[in-house]
Amino acid sequence: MIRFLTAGESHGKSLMGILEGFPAGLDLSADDINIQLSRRQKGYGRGGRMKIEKDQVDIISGVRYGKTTGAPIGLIIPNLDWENWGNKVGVEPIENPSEPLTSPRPGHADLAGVLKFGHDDIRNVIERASARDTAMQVAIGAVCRKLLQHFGIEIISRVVRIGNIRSTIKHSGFLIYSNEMVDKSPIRCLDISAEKKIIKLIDKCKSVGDTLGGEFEIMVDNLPAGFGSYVHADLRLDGILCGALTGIPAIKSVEVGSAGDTAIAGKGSSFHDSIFPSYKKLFRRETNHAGGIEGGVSNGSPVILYAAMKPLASLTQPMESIDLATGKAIKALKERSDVCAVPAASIVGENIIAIAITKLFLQKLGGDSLKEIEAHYNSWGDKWHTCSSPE
Ligand code: EPS
Repeated sequence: MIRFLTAGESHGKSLMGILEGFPAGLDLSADDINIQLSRRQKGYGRGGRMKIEKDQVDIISGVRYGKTTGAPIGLIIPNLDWENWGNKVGVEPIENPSEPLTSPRPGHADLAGVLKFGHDDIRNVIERASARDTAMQVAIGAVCRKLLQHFGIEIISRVVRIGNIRSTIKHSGFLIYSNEMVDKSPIRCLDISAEKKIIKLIDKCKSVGDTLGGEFEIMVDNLPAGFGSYVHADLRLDGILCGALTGIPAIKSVEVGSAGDTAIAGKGSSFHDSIFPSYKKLFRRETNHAGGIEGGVSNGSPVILYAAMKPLASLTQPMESIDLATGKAIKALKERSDVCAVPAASIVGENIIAIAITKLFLQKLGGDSLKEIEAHYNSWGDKWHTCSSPE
């Protein structure tokens, strides 16, 4: 069973993470992780911070001569911006601390965070509530993803909407694109005409100090049937994956397959995916409205999820707030921020899903070493346990 922890403040010295329970014998290099870190840093609409950071991981334990050893994998990602923040986030007491921040941003963790911990300076909340932590989550996810790739399981994503502009390329239910294709777009959107409109929209929002949200699609391809369960609510695959995605900052809703579009309005006969005989495998599906999950269990078709992200809460034209020190009306505090981080969130989503699927994979087929897991995998099920395309 794997478990992980992260620690670190947005402008502290570095982010750290520990992944425990990961099997021995898998090839793993810093590059495998850095590729994902670099993908997360891209995307049109990000603020000045991404020009400062060049996220690179330092693997400090759990890997020897390029292979995992079974020991906890310790990771560090330095925050290059730390040099510029010095006394604002210092560990030791200082004579002249920075002025406390007391006017919470609506929609951020500022208000709820000071109420929870009893802080009189919102800085104590902002630093850990920051989406900066997703860099380490992606690093942990990148390690997990390496194991899934060994068994042919791929996780792919794209942005389908920013603000009110949607990609016109609907999901087909089966894999029609690759991350390499999507990564070429600064928005991670397959629809070039939507991409142009989105870039204009982001520029317009930036010019008036506002922010944008959006939606991304995640596909898990080649996931065998049989992960998750219908026997208890907390074992259902859809619940586990939706919960994992809503753990990403600003993600407010998740849909499975076509559920959001057609399920509510349509009839069962047009929503559910008929099952046909196949020459190559036991069965085939021609559609995948279910998004690869039936009865809380993976069914062999690609898993398809949609995650919706609210507009970011750090506005450079701040909203109304109060000064917590005086109770008087005041504008919310201003922090440097992004206008839109949906493309970055899609990469976070891929890697968070990699962690969730790896947990399930190891629960079902686990072992202490890759060899042991391969033996379990090879003795389980048959070729028909995936059905990723109509034939
Ligand atoms: C964030 C605010 C911005 C983002 C940051 C998340 O940081 P800063 O306040 O330093 O400009 O750039 O995202 C990252 C640092 C990152 O690595 O993704 C926030 O308030 O959540």
